Amino acid sequence: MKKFFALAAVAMLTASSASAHVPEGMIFGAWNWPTSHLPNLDGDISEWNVLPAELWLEINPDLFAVDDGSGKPVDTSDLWFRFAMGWNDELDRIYYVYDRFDNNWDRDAGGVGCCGQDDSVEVGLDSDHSGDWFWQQEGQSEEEQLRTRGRQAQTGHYRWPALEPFGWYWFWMSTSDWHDEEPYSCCTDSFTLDGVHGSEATIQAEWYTVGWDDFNFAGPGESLQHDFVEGEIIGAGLQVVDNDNGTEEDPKTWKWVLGGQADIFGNASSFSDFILLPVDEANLPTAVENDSWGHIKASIAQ
Ligand SMILES: [Ca+2]
Ligand SMILES: [Ca+2]
Ligand SMILES: [Ca+2]
Ligand SMILES: [Ca+2]
Repeated sequence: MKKFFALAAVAMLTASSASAHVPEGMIFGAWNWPTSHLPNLDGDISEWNVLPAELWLEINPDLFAVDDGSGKPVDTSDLWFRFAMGWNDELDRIYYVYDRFDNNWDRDAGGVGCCGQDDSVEVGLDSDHSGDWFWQQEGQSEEEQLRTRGRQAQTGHYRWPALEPFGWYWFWMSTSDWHDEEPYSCCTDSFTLDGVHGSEATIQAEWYTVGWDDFNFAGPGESLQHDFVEGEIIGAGLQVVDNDNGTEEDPKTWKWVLGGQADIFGNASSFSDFILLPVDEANLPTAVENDSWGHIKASIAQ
C-alpha cells in the first residue's frame, strides 16, 4: 500500500475538489492505454497482465465490505474477483476489466434484487470529481428528478450475457436508451463466461464507457462529455453483486463495495479516488507483440 499513500500525497496537491479518499487514505491508479495499444475488447483479458499488481483491486477485507455494515467475512470459495481501471486520453474513455469466480452463477433475472441486477458488477463514474448526490432528492418535481438522476455522475449494472429488457449496461436510474452503444460504451459481447445459471462459473469482461459532466437522458447532444486528462483525479464507485446468499426461502443479495459505503448507489461523495496515470512505456507490450495485436484486430475487422 506504500505506493498508494505516496500517490495520495500527490492527490492532495492536485485535486480540484474535496475528497473523502474511500477507503480512508487510499487513492488508486488507472492504467493509461495509449491509442496505439488499446485493449482488444474480445473477453480475453490477457493484455491486462501488463498492469502492475497494485492497480488490481482484488476482493479482500482491507478494500471491500458488504454494504449492510455486517462485517461479513470474505470467502473466496463463494466469490472471488479482481478489477482494474484503464483510460485513454485521446478517445476520452475509461476502460474496465473484471475477472470473477462465483460458486453459484445467478442469471435468471428474477428473485431477490428484482429487475435483473443478478450477478452483476455496478460501477459509478464521477468524471469531474464533483462528489455529491446524483439520485433524485426530496421536494423535486418529476421533471427535476428525471434530470437529476445520473446528471453529474453515472452508475449502472454491467451484466454479461446481456439481460433484456435493459441490455448489457443497465443504467437503472435513467430512461436513456443511447448510452450503452458505441461510441459511448462497448461491448455487449466483450466477455468470456464458463458456466451457466445455477452452477459454478468464471467470467472475464473488458469494456469502456465515456464520462459525462452533465448527463442528459434526452441525448448526447444535450449532454456534456468529460475530457479526461493525465494526472487528474476522478471518482469511481465499485460494487460487485452476488445474488446467491441466504437460503432458498430467504435469499439475500450481498454487494461487495469498495470501501463498504451503503449510499454508493447515488452519492458520489462515497466514491473512491482514481488518478489517471501517465503512459508506462516500460510495461507496454513490445513492438512485436503490438504487431500481433494489430494483425488480430485486422483479422477481426475483415
Ligand atoms: Ca482482450
Ligand atoms: Ca457466490
Ligand atoms: Ca482527454
Ligand atoms: Ca452468485
